[in-house]
Parts: sequence; structure tokens; C-alpha cells
Amino acid sequence: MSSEPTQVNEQTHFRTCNLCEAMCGIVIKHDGEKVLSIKGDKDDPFSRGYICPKATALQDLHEDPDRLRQPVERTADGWKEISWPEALDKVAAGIQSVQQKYGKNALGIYLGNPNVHNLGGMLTIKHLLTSIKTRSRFSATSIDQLPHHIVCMHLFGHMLRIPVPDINRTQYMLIIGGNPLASNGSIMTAPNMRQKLKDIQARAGKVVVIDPRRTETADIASEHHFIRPATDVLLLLAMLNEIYMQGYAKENRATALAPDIERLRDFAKDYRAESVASITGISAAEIKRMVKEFCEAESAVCYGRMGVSVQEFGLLSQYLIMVINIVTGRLDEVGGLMFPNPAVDVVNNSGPGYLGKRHSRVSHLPDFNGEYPVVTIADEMLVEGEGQLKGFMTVAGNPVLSTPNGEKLDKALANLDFMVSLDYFVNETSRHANIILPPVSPLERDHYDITFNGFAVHNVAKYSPALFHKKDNEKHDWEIYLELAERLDKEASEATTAERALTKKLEPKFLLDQGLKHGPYKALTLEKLLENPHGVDLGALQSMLPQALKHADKQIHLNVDFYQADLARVQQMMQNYDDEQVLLIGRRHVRSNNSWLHNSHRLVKGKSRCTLMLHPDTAKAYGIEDGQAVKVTSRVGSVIIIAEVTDELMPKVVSIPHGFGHGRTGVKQKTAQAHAGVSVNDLTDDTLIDPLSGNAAVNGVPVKLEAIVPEVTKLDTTELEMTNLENAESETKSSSAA
Ligand SMILES: Nc1nc2c(c(=O)[nH]1)N[C@H]1C(S)=C(S)[C@@H](COP(=O)(O)OP(=O)(O)OC[C@H]3O[C@@H](n4cnc5c(=O)[nH]c(N)nc54)[C@H](O)[C@@H]3O)O[C@H]1N2
Ligand SMILES: Nc1nc2c(c(=O)[nH]1)N[C@H]1C(S)=C(S)[C@@H](COP(=O)(O)OP(=O)(O)OC[C@H]3O[C@@H](n4cnc5c(=O)[nH]c(N)nc54)[C@H](O)[C@@H]3O)O[C@H]1N2
Ligand code: SF4
Ligand SMILES: [Mo]
Repeated sequence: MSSEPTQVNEQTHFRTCNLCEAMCGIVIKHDGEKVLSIKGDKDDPFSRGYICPKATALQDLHEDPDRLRQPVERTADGWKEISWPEALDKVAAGIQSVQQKYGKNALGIYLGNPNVHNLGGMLTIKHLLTSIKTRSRFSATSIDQLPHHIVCMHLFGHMLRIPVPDINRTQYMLIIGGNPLASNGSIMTAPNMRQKLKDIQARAGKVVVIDPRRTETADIASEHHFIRPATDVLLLLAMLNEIYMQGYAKENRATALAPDIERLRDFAKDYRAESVASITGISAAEIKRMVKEFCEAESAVCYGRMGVSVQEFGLLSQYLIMVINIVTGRLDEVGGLMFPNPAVDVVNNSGPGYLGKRHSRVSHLPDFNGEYPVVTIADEMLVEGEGQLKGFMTVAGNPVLSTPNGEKLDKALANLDFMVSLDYFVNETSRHANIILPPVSPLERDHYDITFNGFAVHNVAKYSPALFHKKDNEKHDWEIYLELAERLDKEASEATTAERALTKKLEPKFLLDQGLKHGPYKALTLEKLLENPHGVDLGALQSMLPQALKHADKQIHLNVDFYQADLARVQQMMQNYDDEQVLLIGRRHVRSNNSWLHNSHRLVKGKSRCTLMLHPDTAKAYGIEDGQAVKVTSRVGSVIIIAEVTDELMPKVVSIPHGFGHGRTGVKQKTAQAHAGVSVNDLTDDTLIDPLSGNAAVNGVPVKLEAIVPEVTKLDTTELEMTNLENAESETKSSSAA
């Protein structure tokens, strides 16, 4: 008997991968609903064929049997699927009941990272926010790029007017606390970082990396310097001082726009390269050489990311990075730090931002643009009194794994009156929800990068229609927002109601079209983008000053007093510095994406990546061997994790990646659970913050190390995973109850 060969009806679809900030063009071959392959799109003018291993996760996510396809409700007998109308009614009722009983602000909302990678979500989230009417708003921003927003709001007049490295043309790139080879770049949308960094060196330029770990990026850089975690502020102050002492400060178009520029001359006068060398771990001679080479390069840019942003001096450090670029004449210059000019002008379509209009109830930390810091969430739930959070909504987020002292938040979430999560999965956070509302998969929606075109190192525009039609019983994030708004906001004005109805009818792509038509490239419309499925090249970055400035006086406001006041804290840190303290930092891997791609078998297979990296000297000092279980303890908790002894790390620094810890009971992601790891955020401390911004400080966390179970050294990987999981489960439970 011969079976008929099955006919493959191969179709081709072009789109932009929305998983990280790099905006890679992809080609998806498919046969109807079956994805056959996902590859890089060589004709995409921006990414030219580059993709990373995560792109295939778009298929895995789409097909993932653990991904929710319908709303679920938590009952005494476990999760039960319910219909959309019932789920939405119950969510509206749950929210209303909390707000009627305890006030509007008793409902908190947390927006996670994937929100900014979601076209419909970005364009319509305001309807959800205005209809729930709570001031208790939080997002991943305050454990991330908050310092960028504050610096740019102060200096340029808008939180989103953020200049990015002109990486395609620079001759000297100084990377402080960023690992773009793993992260694919951040606040610098630039696919194929490996090639871009190699290109700099190929044109006789230099790439210099400052990082407590010799990262993948450091490995291909011209030069790498270890730095003691959270001491970058000292390095940057010494660099600024050295720039003035050596007469490298330059006047140009940008400095002419900054009336207070001369005040920077003395800003760092107390910080000599010699006086910061021992704490930072970088010698005075090396600091001076770096400054000299930076200033003498034909073009240069200083760039800092997570490692400098999310630590105790995050805001002051980002300010100093900006200021160093400005005083050396690198702002708004080719090869320096330049302003993108995106086709949808988000800056002119949003408010400038504000800092500290209100302060959080319990810890009195400032809000930014209406959002309180994430480090305040658990206290706002746990500390009784007027304004206590009694209900919570998470939208595309997983704060139990992604915010400091996750274990404390985990417990706080368990005691709420009502919780709802908009998410694909029953994850570590949404497992506490009463109802989970799952949106369509990324392949079932259209895409245009509203956010990351604003950080792109080359101006481009690309629209990707949905690949697959969503099923009748599925909803987009934006549909969920609008349908909740309909239920919650009965008193909405006629104009708002009409706007919501129109958005529902014409879909968010209509708003995109409007945005394009009112943007800087007048000829660009949605129709034009549809005709160009690989994307449209809008040219290299161009000088944007002074028109980029959003202050009414069209000047750069250096806001010196605000930042200078923080130097008192720097002095204190220097005086009390303990250079014996072991400090914990984070780490990313190219096959991970925060907490949520560990359910893709293709991405997690191989050696466990949730390890404690530490230097051989540190290992020796604590009697730890490679492969051995180690108890790591901080002020807030402990985890047990397997040691990976490597000279990649600086001595007295240890590194654990975030986003693991899937061993918590009730999680429903089988592959992730089998590769559970431990959550580094069960160690990071919700009281260790940058008080100037309210940003979390997950890098530079003091920890203690203790070698345990010496007899289980050198287990094989699967055994390690299991030991890890079981130990971590029982350990975190007992220790953090203290
Ligand atoms: N220690 C430490 N902690 C960190 C960091 C660190 O470096 N170290 N990094 C921080 C940073 S930079 C960030 S951005 C945060 C991220 O932290 P979060 O934003 O809190 O968490 P994610 O892991 O991104 O989880 C995203 C969730 O959204 C869901 N999701 C994905 N796409 C969609 C969608 O389109 N719609 C909906 N409704 N849901 C979706 C996923 O299923 C997943 O559960 O973590 C922070 N935490
Ligand atoms: N593969 C992958 N890609 C991602 C993500 C992911 O989870 N996985 N997440 C995405 C998100 S949400 C973001 S925000 C970006 C982040 O993008 P990046 O900031 O490039 O990513 P990280 O790998 O966190 O890089 C931070 C670096 O800072 C170093 N570091 C830690 N502490 C210090 C310090 O005190 N000083 C200095 N100088 N360095 C320090 C760390 O060793 C690390 O190499 O990545 C995005 N892309
Ligand atoms: S680098 Fe980012 S955008 Fe590019 S394929 Fe990987 S995950 Fe997708
Ligand atoms: Mo992030």
C-alpha cells in the first residue's frame, strides 16, 4: 500500500520579530497555520538577514500547548476555562468591588515589558488606564531604563527624547554595563551587534567595555576593564574631571545650547582618577588613557545600560554619561550620540514626563510620569492603612520573578481581594490571579514598532500584518482593554466613547496610519508600508538640534543642582566602602528573554544557565568547587544554586541571571518547570534602591556565600537541575519567612 505524498503548500510572510528591541526582519515560511521555518530576511534594510536564536520562539510560543487560548478562572478545583463575556464581566465586577470598598487607588496595575513590543497595546493602553482610574500604577520601567527617561526629560524636555549611539559611524564606543551580544542591544535598537562592533574595529576604531564580567561583548571588544559593581559613578566623575583637567572639553552646537555648561567644569573636581582607582578597580593610568583616547577619537560615544542604570547610583551615572558626551562635543554629531527621527513621532504625541509629583504611601519614593517604583508594590499591599492595595492587575508582566524581593511580593499577592492578569501563561505571578485573560499570539496580530523605532540607530519603518487570523474565541490585548473600558467606564464622555468605538471598528492600525501621516515623513502611510513588506529605509541619523529640544526655550537644561546634591551620597559611599563585600550582579543569555521564553524547548535545551558564576579566587576563599551547590544569602532571602567557577567574573563578584525560579507551585509551563532554576530576585532587596529616581538596584547586592552538600559535586546537568529545584523550593520558603 502506498500513501499519498502530502502536498506542502508553502507560503511566505515577512515581518519584524517583536521579542526584543532589535527589530529584526524575519521570513516565515508556512503552510496554512503550520509554521515551516523562521529565518532572517536578507531584504530587510535594517537587519539585512540577521536574527538571533530567539526568533524561532515565535513559532514555539504560537504552538505552545501551555499557552492559554481562553480566559481561565481559579476555583477550588483548579483553573476552569470560562467564556470571554463571563470573564470580562467578572473582572469588571472584581475591580469595581475593590474600588467601591476601598477607593479607586486600592487597585494597582503593573505593566510588564512586552507591552512596549505590542502595537495595538501601545496605541490603546490609555483606554484601560483611564477606565480603571487608579493612581497606583507601576511598570518594569523602574527596574530598567527609568534613569534614561529622567535625564532626557531634564535635559531635552521630554522623557522619550533619548539620543542613541550612532554605532554605524562611530570610531570609539565606550560600553558601560551593557552586554549587547547577549541582549541584542537596548535603548539602542541595532540588529547584529557582533557585526556592528566588529565593523568599528575594522575601520580602525575601538570598542571598550567596562563590566564586572568579561562578557560575550567584552570578548570581542578592543579592550575590557573589570569594574567593581555600582562604582561606575566614581569612574564617570573621574572621567569628567579628567576631561576638564586635560582641556578636552569642547564647544559645539550642542554646548552652545546649554547655558549652564560651565558649571560642569567643577562638578567632579573632587574626583581624581587616583582617588577612585582602588574602589573601582581600574587604575588611574587606564582611566586617563581611556579619556584621552575617547576625546582624541575622530568620533566617539559613551553608552551605558542595565549595569549602570539599575544600581544605587543609576540616575547620577546616566546623567554623567550624558554629560560626558555633551562636554566632549559628541551629542548630535555623526558617530556620537544622536537623536532618532522615527516615522511615528512619539515625542510629539505624549506628555514630557514628571518626577515626584506624588510619593508612595509607605516608603515615600517619588513617582515618575504617574508610576510608582516597583520596589514599593509589596509594601503597598502588606502595610495596612488608607490607600492599601487590595486588588491588582498585571498586563504582560511577571513581577514575582522580575522585581526585587519577589518572594515578599509573592506572599502579598496571595492575600489580595481580587487579581487579574492579562497573560499567555499561568506564570509565577498570574498564578495568584482570580482570572487570567490571554491575548492572541504574536503571529496573530499586526506589528509596527512604535517604541523601538524611537531608539533605532538608523531611521526605518516597517509594518507587518498578522500572519494568522485569530480564532473566533480569541482577543487582542487592545480588544480586552476596550471591552474592559466599556464595562468599567460607564460615565465616559461622548468623545471618549466615540473614540473607543472607532478604534474598535477600524483597529489600532488606523491610529498607526494617522501617526504616520502626522509624522516627519509626510509621504509615508500605512498603504506605502504595505507595499514595502521588507520595510522602508529612511536614512542615517541626522543632526536634530535644536529642533529636537522640547523645552519652550529650545535649550538644554543641565539641571546641575539636582544632580550635584546626590554627590553627598557618593561621598558617603566612598567613606564607608567595604571592598571585601561579595556583590551580586545579573546576567542575560542570548537564548533567554527575561522570565518568559523558558517554555520553548529549543531555547532551554543544553547546559543549565541558571548558575552562580564566580571567580576561582572567590570560590577558593569560600571552599566552593565548580559544580557544587552554594547557598547564597542576602538581607532578604537565600537561594541554593550550582557554582560555575570562571575567571570571566571579577573576584568578589558573583552573577546570577534573572527570570528563573519556575519551581514555584502552581506554575503551568512544563518545559520551564523542568528547567526551573532559582530566582535571583529572591535575593535582590526592595530597600536597596537609587533614592534619586526610585529605580531598583539589582546590581551590586551584598551577599554571603556558603558551600553546601559537598558530596554532590559534579552531578550531570539533569540531576543538577532537579537538586537545584528541590533545594531552592524548600530553602527559599524557610529562609525568607524570617
Ligand atoms: N535581577 C534582575 N531583575 C530584573 C532585570 C535584571 O536585569 N535583573 N531586568 C529587568 C528588566 S530590564 C525588565 S524589562 C523586567 C521584565 O519584567 P516583566 O515585564 O515583569 O516580565 P517578563 O519576564 O517580561 O514577563 C512578561 C510576561 O508577559 C507575557 N506576555 C508576553 N507577550 C505578551 C503580550 O503580547 N500580551 C500579554 N498580555 N502578555 C504577554 C509573558 O507570558 C510573560 O508572562 O525584568 C526586570 N528584572
Ligand atoms: N537575550 C536576551 N535579550 C534581552 C533580554 C533578555 O532577557 N535576554 N532582555 C531585554 C531587556 S528587557 C533589556 S532591558 C535589555 C538589557 O540589555 P543590556 O543592558 O545590554 O543587558 P545585560 O545583559 O543586563 O547587561 C548588563 C551588563 O552590565 C553588567 N553589570 C552588572 N553590574 C554592573 C555594574 O555595576 N557596573 C557595570 N559597568 N556593569 C555592570 C553585567 O555584567 C552585564 O554584562 O536586554 C533586552 N534583550
Ligand atoms: S535579536 Fe531580538 S528582534 Fe532579533 S531575532 Fe532575536 S529576539 Fe528577535
Ligand atoms: Mo528591560
